[in-house]
Amino acid sequence: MMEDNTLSEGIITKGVGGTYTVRRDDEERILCQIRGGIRKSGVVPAVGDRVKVSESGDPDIPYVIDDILPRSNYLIRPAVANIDCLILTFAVQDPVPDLTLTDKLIIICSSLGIRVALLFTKCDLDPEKAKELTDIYRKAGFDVFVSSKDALFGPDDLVRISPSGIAAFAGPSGVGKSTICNNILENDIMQTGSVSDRLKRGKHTTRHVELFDTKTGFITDTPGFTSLSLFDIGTDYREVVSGYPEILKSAQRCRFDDCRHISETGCAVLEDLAEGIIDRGRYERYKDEYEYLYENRNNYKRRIRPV
Ligand SMILES: Nc1nc2c(ncn2[C@@H]2O[C@H](COP(=O)(O)OP(=O)(O)O)[C@@H](O)[C@H]2O)c(=O)[nH]1
Ligand SMILES: [Mg+2]
Ligand SMILES: [Zn+2]
Repeated sequence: MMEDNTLSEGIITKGVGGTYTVRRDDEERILCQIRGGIRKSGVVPAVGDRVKVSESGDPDIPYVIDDILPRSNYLIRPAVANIDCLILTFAVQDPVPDLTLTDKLIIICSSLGIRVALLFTKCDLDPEKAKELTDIYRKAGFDVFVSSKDALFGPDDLVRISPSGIAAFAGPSGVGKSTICNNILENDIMQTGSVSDRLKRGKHTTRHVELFDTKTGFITDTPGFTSLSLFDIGTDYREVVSGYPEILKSAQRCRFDDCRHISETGCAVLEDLAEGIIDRGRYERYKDEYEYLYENRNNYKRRIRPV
């Protein structure tokens, strides 16, 4: 029988200690090591990477990644490549949403070229707050979805946000990301529960990023986080506005091309703010972040930017 060792392609779904799981396009999952030459080039393979693989001859790790195809985008932490949509997930209550964090995540995604959607969860706990948040972000121009105990975000919603490719859920812990992933996968793969529940049970909760197959693509449930500094990440003050499509839209009518929308004469953003066309809270968060990064623009020790 002739041995078939031609290159085939697939997607990295998991990487632990230098061993990668690749879902080949024929749907088989294979274990791979990386070709030495790739390491030298400095590119570290990430979950979500499309790769070319061939047989390694090593029975323990039978395949080898020969090449990583160009990425459409790359999120640093957690390391995921080629995200089709990052679903920013916040609860309307328990935990209360930190919209500063929401907006920071939006800024990061815009500067990395990652499309975002917003998902407000636990709407059953405070339907009025759910409506308020939904209105703010819809008005700003985002795709907004809601989820509640009796109507969890599910497979059909996912198809509307991301018909194929990788959809990643990001947001603080306890907002219901794992609950929703289990609902989409129709399988209790991921551990859910409050942080204190988990501590009480003494379960091991550290996880690595992993892609799970849905009917049309992949989802990943990123580990929760509670705070984030754009300064530490190395975001430039000029990138802040990219997270505010409503400000960008009004800014087309500002008198000066380099308007910062803070105190300039002829600023259409300030006019639209006064008329309630731009949400006050969104604007204040824009201004605070812009001013903070501007004041500290010469203090960057190192810039941790993706390649
Ligand atoms: N009331 C309410 N509770 C929810 C909802 N979704 C998840 N939860 C609960 O919130 C807690 C945290 O959920 P989990 O999925 O582990 O959150 P994660 O940390 O974001 O993955 C669990 O006790 C869930 O049962 C919801 O829509 N409504
Ligand atoms: Mg979780
Ligand atoms: Zn302006």
